[in-house]
This record gives sequence, C-alpha cells and structure tokens, in this order.
Amino acid sequence: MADLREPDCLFCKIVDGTIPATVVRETELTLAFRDIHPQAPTHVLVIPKAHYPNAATLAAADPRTAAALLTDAAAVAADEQIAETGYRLVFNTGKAAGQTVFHAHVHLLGGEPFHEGLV
Ligand code: DGP
Repeated sequence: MADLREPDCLFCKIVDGTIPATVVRETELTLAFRDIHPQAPTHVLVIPKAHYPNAATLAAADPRTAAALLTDAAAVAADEQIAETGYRLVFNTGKAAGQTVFHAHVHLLGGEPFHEGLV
C-alpha cells in the first residue's frame, strides 16, 4: 500500500479538502470531481483517495481500487445521463502521454459525440 497522502500532491489536497473541488461521487476508496478545465460537457476525474503516481502503479499495488475507478466512472456516467449515449475513459500515464498531475486518475468524458481520436 502506498503512502496515503503525498504532501505536495494537488489531488491529495483535494482528497483532504485543502483545495476545493466539485465532488460528484465519493466512496471509501475513490473520489470523483469535475475537471477544472473541461474538455467535454461532462468531464469528471475519478481518483483513488490513496496516493499512487499513475494508473499502472495503482493497478500493480491495489487492483481492487483500480477496478473501483472503472465502476465508479460508470456510476458517474449513469448519474450524468451519458451511459446510454457513450463516453470515453482516458488514463494519461507518463509525461509523454500528457499526464500533468502525478496522482492516478481516469478522465470520464462525454456529453457530445467524439468524431476522432488516436484509438
Ligand atoms: P492529466 O493531464 O491526465 O494529468 O490530467 C490532469 C487534469 O487535472 C487536467 O485535465 C486538469 C485537472 N486539474 C488540474 N488542476 C486541477 C484542480 O485544481 N482542480 C480540478 N478540479 N482539476 C484540476
């Protein structure tokens, strides 16, 4: 198990309430809140409450919480009424992939059609 909190981590500060966020779902293991720079009508980040630098380290150390990111993202998609129309889940892992916050998170994006993508 990783250290629960990393003192200089932005998302750890959102978990402990030091930095405010618009929380849409909270469980024992995870927190979901709206992205500060939304790239789609619905853009929510789902994160583990415990600190892991990225999705790969989270999955290796705590598969239960890694799975919870997916089930919680699906629950948020249902709450946001985009489950039927479709949504995209994105894990940026590493700088070259565009990861800027090194606390594991999945982006939930939806509410408009995606006409293009890398995959
Ligand atoms: P990534 O590039 O995959 O590391 O995504 C990090 C996301 O975090 C990015 O889309 C913007 C978002 N973000 C950065 N700072 C804050 C913040 O203070 N509050 C919220 N809600 N989101 C933030």
